[in-house]
Amino acid sequence: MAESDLVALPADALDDVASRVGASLRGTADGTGLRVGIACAEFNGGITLRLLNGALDALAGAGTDRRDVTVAWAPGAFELPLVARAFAHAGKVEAVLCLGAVIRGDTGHYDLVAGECASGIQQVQLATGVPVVFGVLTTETLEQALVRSLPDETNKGREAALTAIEMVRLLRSGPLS
Ligand code: INI
Repeated sequence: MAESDLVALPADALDDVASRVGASLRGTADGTGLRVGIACAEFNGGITLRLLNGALDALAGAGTDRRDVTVAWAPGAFELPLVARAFAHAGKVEAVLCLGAVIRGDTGHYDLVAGECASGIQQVQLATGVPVVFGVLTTETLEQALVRSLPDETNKGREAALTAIEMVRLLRSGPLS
């Protein structure tokens, strides 16, 4: 058995759990009617654009209207939490995606930029209740960043978009809303 099979949630697990509890909640992949803000870093823009394209394709595929998607460009990953906070406070979106790329080879302050970005994003979503998704690559090398932003199912921008939709739907379901 492959290692990935060992750590992945088995296909039948959700039904099994649901049959043994009063409620088992999971967000659907339905992006229709959702308004989404995307904070995208210009730093390492060749990579973040690939993430953005993955996110936009995923949103379109999930039924989100392109007119309900707003992109705001931030200088770098360090600024993403503040842009996300502005989106969340303005109250015009149901979810925010933060897209960035912090590459260790580029900087002596990799840990600061990546760490502050991650904790800032978490603070915003906990303080506002608006899902803010961490679509920020933190890699050792440019090559790793390129692999994680390929135009396929593994694109991390795509994953961020799908996570945003799932979180909005989850938080709106039954006992959580
Ligand atoms: N910003 C990034 O998004 N990625 C990086 O890899 C990076 N590096 O290498 O330094 C980076 N720095 C800029 C930072 O995000 C801020 O924009 C800057 O420090 C001004 O606040």
